[in-house]
Amino acid sequence: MIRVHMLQGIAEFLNGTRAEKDIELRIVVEDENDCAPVLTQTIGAVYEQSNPGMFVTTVVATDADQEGTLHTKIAYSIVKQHPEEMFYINPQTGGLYVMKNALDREKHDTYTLIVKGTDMNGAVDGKSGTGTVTISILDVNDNVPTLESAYYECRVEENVKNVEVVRIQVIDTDLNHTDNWLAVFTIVSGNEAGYFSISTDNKTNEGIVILSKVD
Ligand SMILES: [Ca+2]
Ligand SMILES: [Ca+2]
Ligand SMILES: [Ca+2]
Ligand SMILES: [Ca+2]
Repeated sequence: MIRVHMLQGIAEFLNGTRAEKDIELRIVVEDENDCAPVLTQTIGAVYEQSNPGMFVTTVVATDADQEGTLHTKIAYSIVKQHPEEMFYINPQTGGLYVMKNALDREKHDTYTLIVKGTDMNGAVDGKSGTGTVTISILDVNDNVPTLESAYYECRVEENVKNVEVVRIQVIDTDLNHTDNWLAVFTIVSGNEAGYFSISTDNKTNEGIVILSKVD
């Protein structure tokens, strides 16, 4: 903290009249490193499967001591990563980056880091503050849809049109209710006569087979 004291010097004669103009004395107390860095809450987001070196977010610390001195020169480090080590920090800038190409949203969709800022450029006698970084892992379409069952058998009544014949459940572990998750069904063969149509129930990701035409 920088302290500035304003003093007024008054020179008076014994009878109380001013001998000189008042003198303004400005005394600056030399900065002492008595303030620890304060880290703000940080949030970030990055896509799963991102390459090492991909920028995520920047950690920012403030320090109330004198600017431009070692008392406010912060060095950043990561204290803890949960659930696993996936990121590194640039000690000088506070920039957080992906460490290895192993982020998988289907495994862990959030990481919580404890980061530390130490003044005196990280020296052992520096003062430290810690903060939390929350990183969301964004979805990439890296899972193929699979059918719950490989074989369905169903019967339809003759001459009844526009009835639901069967629902085919699809499993896709990408982010639910996004395009990465929703399946598009097509009938590959067996429908040469065009009796059946298929559409997707976008709430359940089921393919609905409909008998849409009768002879
Ligand atoms: Ca400081
Ligand atoms: Ca994945
Ligand atoms: Ca998918
Ligand atoms: Ca995914």
